[in-house]
Amino acid sequence: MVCTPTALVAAAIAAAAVATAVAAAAVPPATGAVDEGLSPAGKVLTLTPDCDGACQSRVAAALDARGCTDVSVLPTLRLATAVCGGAAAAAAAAAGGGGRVDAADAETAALRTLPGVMAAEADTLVEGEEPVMEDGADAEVPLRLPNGEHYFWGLDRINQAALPLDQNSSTAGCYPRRGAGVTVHVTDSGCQPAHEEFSTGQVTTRALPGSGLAADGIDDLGHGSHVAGTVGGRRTGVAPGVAIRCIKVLNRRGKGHTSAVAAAFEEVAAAKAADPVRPMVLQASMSWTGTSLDAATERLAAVGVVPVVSAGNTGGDSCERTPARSPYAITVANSDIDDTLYRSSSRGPCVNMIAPGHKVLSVDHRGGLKSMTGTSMAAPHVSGVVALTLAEHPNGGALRVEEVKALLAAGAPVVAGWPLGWAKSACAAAPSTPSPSPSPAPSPSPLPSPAVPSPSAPAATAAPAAPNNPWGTPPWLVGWPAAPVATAAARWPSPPTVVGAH
Ligand SMILES: [Ca+2]
Repeated sequence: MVCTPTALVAAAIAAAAVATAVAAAAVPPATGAVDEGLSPAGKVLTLTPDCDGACQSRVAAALDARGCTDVSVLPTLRLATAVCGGAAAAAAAAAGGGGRVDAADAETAALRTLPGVMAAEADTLVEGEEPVMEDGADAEVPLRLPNGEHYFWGLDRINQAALPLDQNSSTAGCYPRRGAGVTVHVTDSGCQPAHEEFSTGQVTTRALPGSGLAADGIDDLGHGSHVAGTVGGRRTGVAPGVAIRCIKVLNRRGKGHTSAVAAAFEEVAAAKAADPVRPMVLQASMSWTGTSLDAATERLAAVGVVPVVSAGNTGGDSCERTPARSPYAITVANSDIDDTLYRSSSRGPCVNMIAPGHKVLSVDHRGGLKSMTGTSMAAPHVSGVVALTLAEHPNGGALRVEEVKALLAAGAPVVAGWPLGWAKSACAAAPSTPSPSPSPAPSPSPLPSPAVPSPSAPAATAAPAAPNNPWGTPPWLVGWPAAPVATAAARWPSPPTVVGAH
């Protein structure tokens, strides 16, 4: 794929060749077991949709009775996790042959027969989408501008309808809240909240007790911090006003168990259930081959969380992995700087949107910035756009994922066959084109100060603002969400069949 360089890009490429202080993508340590630091692998049970209260207690009691340990019921998503079959499997193993695996399979099958249990599966090793190795044939991506400043091409791309890139990355004109009032939960390798990009003070991280990972949730891989930086870093982020809650589920090898992911999903669902007015996004740049969390993703969306996930870096069909295949997630593919689908990006009918993912410059958890490539980097651009969008929407917290998909797709430019995660084109023009009219220039503050009314002027000539939108409705949002849903729907592939609900 060949980039069509503009004068800007060509100049920036030349500058980037000189200014090389930007670190390369971190390479995970090569030593240690892939599951180091993780709790023992267990089982993940999906309970029936009506299994609440007493039913959940009965499931927990049944697991205890079978000798399972670490039994945990996740009430909002109606899941249960436990470590089961240890004694039976050990006895089988002692008898020789492949009995350990058979016994474990038998135990999983037995769990499926418990009243209130819809599905059961052994823990799967989740993989954060590993960084993609660069190829000499890839399009050139400048990481610095001619003046030496860092260049975030993804931010530049998403605020304009078409190429060429215009060196303007601002969306403040259309999204004055910059995502304020929205929470993006990042399930990944944790974050480094002390990084200068997170000086917004709105980034926290932790690991949940059952995961086995250090409770402080500090990123020791470099994946989660980079992802979070693209969502809401001070300079690197699409939505620097957003609150970011990182939950560490991946170890320093980029691996984690589905049971830990289930627990993290439950935390997000419970947070939304406790504060339904606040818009919440789940950002998950990870995938796995199991089916145990397909129902969990659906239930997460049903609570009102907007799941945004990476399509995967297999170069194949994203429908082969979860949660990418879920029709209840916004699945994001990786676009290159020349508006092509990046070579390693997963693709196919389960992809919903596309966003920049090649050589994305964002947070290096060790300090400074680094570039990384993959759908892991594309998805957080969309999470940021969702945050920008829901922050301005008068009823953002009530929108469901299908409505958010339609809003984002409406009028969005199509890149390589999918709607681009895109901030409205009006945003690009406003800050970069000074108006000769006497109207005031946009405030550099993320949140514009309310106009001070003249004592002699009548106060309320404008339409009353919505309760959670105290700055009124921007002109381009008037009439929202009168989106051309039919057009958008036609652009979206039919939802795939959910696998594993048995
Ligand atoms: Ca731009």
